[in-house]
Order: sequence, then structure tokens, then C-alpha cells
Amino acid sequence: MAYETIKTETRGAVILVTLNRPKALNALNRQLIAELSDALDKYEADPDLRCMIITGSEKAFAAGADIKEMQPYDSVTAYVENLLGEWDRIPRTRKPIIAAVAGYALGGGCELAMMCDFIIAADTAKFGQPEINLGVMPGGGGTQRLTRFVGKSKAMDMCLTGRMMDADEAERSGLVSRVVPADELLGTAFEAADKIADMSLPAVMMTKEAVNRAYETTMAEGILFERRLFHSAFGTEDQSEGMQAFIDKRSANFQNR
Ligand code: CO8
Repeated sequence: MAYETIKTETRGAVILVTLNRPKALNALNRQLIAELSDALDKYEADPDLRCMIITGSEKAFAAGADIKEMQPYDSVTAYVENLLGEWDRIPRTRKPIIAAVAGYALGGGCELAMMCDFIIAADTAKFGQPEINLGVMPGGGGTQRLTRFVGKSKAMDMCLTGRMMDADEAERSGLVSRVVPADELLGTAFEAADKIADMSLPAVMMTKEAVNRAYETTMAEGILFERRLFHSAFGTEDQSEGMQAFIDKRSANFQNR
């Protein structure tokens, strides 16, 4: 598939996906989500790729789902066609994804960033769920994921008033893992991605699965789930190599098996 709305670039074991609809501030239309889904399929199928970064432009990570594409829908068509249902491909990804956000991450843009495993923000980043201004409400997990990230009061404030949160507030609230100067955004994201890519892939995937489980289950069940994955990690070659390397005072050479 030749991409028109995203660009991809591979550096070592890291694939960078740049959202690329500059005239529409990277508004997320059907084509873009289809292309991103295709890139995710390829990423997951390629054993040499171990981490993905999704980024946008300096001005916008993404200013939301494409309003012009959605405007003509009525509720029956939206329901029957499962409007924007294709987005579910993103949180189904089992390998790690980092969102590197500069500028606007609004509506579906904020939701896309929250579907990634963590968000590194430029100091220019602005997050918001402004759907209320359009007479609708978040539809890509905004009411659920944002509430889990920042708590009920702030999520209500954001979703009901449509106001934006700057990068500092997003970091204080736990929405983003770190804030860096805009010109260091991609460098920082690559540094984190390279580090993850050097780890044991099964350990990375198990860790992602276990952390995500924390949102879906009780503490006791989550701890049990973690313990089972922890035990199964002892069936990997990487466990014996990682621990032996520590004892030998050398770097581990993971085989990802
Ligand atoms: N959709 C379509 N086009 C857009 C969007 C968008 N979300 N955002 C910006 N654009 C377009 C503008 O129409 C404009 O195009 P044109 O030049 O042809 O008029 C171009 O991008 C530049 O935009 P502006 O001129 O408005 O730029 P400004 O710098 O003046 O303003 C803003 C920037 C503040 C970001 C402004 O563009 C804005 O408010 N955008 C809309 C933000 C918004 O409401 N986002 C929420 C959309 S609804 C949504 O995301 C629902 C998510 C459901 C997900 C479900 C997943 C399963």
C-alpha cells in the first residue's frame, strides 16, 4: 500500500510514523486510519521492528477526527457503518508505540495519543477534547481513557468545557510521561524507543499487556495476571541471558525468544 496521509521511516529497529495531512492539521480521516492500520500490521509482522513512534507536525499532532468527513452522517448510518470503528486497530497493537506530540492533540488526536503506550510531549503541546463545541462528545475513548489518566474532575472539566491543557498541566496531571523542548521531541522519543528496542521483545510485550490489564481488572486479578506472565518469562532464552549478563557484569544480548 502506498501511503499518502502518513510517512514511514525505519531507523534500526524503530519505525517512525509521521501523520501527514498538513493542510488539515493532520485531521484523522478514513484514509489516514486505514494507512496507519496497514503500517501497524506491517510493524507487528516484522520481527526486526521492535518499537513504533507516532508523531505529527510542529503545529499539530492531530486536530481531531476529520469533521468535514463526519458532518454528513446521521445516527443510523453512523451505527450501521460503525463510524470510526476502524480505530480499534490501534489499541489492539501488542508491540510498543510511543506518541511524540507537538502542537494540537485535540479530540481524536488526543484519543490517538492516549491509545499509544505513553506520550512524550513537546513544550508546545496542547491537549483537549473539544467535541462538545461541535454538539457531540468524545467517541474514541476520550471519556474513558482521559478519566483514567487525569481523574474525574479534570476529565469532566476538559470534556464539558472543551478547554485545552498545555504540556505542563498535562505532565502534572499524568497524561504525558515527560515534556521536552520542541526541538528535542523526536530525539527524546528515539532515545526511549531505541532503549525499548534493545530489550527482550517478549518481556516488553508481556509488560505492556500487564500494565494495560491494570485498567481492565481488579487489583487481585491484575497481580495474579502479572505473576503468571512473570513466571512465563522464565521460559524465555532472554531471561537466562539477561540474568547471566548481570552476573557476568556485561550487557545482555537478547535473542527475543
Ligand atoms: N477536521 C477537519 N479539518 C480540520 C480539523 C478537523 N478536526 N481541524 C482543522 N482542520 C482544517 C481547517 O478546516 C482548516 O482547513 P481550511 O484551510 O481548508 O479551512 C485547516 O485545518 C487549518 O485549520 P484552522 O484554520 O482552523 O487553523 P487554526 O490555527 O486557526 O486553528 C485549531 C487550529 C484550534 C486546532 C482549529 O483548527 C480547530 O479548532 N480544529 C478542530 C478541533 C476539533 O474540534 N477537534 C475535534 C474533532 S471531533 C473528533 O475528533 C471526534 C473524535 C472521534 C474519534 C472516534 C474514534 C473511534
